[in-house]
Amino acid sequence: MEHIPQDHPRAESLRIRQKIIDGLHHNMVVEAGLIAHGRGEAFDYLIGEKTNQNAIDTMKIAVAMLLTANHPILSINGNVAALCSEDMVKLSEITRAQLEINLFYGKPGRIEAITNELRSAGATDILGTRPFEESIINDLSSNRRYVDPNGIKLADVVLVPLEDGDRTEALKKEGKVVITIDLNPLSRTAQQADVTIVDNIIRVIPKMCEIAQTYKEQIEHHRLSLQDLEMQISKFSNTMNLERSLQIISTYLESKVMCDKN
Ligand code: PTJ
Repeated sequence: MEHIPQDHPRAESLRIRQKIIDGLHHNMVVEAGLIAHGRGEAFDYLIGEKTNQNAIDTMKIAVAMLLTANHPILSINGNVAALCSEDMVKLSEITRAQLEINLFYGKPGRIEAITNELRSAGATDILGTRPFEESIINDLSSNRRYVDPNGIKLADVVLVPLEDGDRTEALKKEGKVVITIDLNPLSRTAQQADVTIVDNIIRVIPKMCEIAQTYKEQIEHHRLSLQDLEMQISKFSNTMNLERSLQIISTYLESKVMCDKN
């Protein structure tokens, strides 16, 4: 790993970038994953590289959906594994949503490398650990169509972070509720998902763990019910969420223009 000076003004961003580079060297991330990360970084600048209240409100809906689902799945690709395996394992444990490896680029050895990473992060039960030629998502031509017959194929709610765009529509056609995490509110996935968290996955997953833990404790102490969560979900509009996300970007840019003028 490259040495990143603590006092570098962009040390945190460089550390995150290094995780993706290390992921590439360990055969988890593909070259296109570096480009995807760069696009994410650019959009992160436009929200001031911090989590806003709209993103937190959307995370609460996502957690509510995972907790009220019958068969929730957290889909893992190369970038997700490199950036936040430990937090994904933790979220899986708190919400009882299973982890499934599902990749766009079917390069040899990647599934094994990601499985090892998830195992080192504490995962014991991982789906999608081999290609399932017999279990497919209809209307999807990419490698992502091969899914675990006990995972995404049966799921009612699927979290598909850092998605390339073709799968959300196909999953929705199969009647699944799709949650995504995407810093670009204009991407096809962001526009088509049922719930789009417009924030950096690095910040999102730890926050979702915190929210899920709080909800679970409140449920245990009868201060919150699954019906309350279902009520919250029914009031959510992803169109409004995306409009607010674009507004946040616009306000942030305007504030920068004002700063330059003063
Ligand atoms: O590992 P594989 O083979 O499944 O491939 C994974 C990638 C990411 C390469 C593949 O899904 C892909 O090409 O994705 P795209 O089309 O580049 O889309 C990724 C989306 O995630 C883009 O809209 C980015 O803005 C967004 N993104 C990138 N990094 C982050 C992010 N969103 C949130 N947090 C990030 N750190």
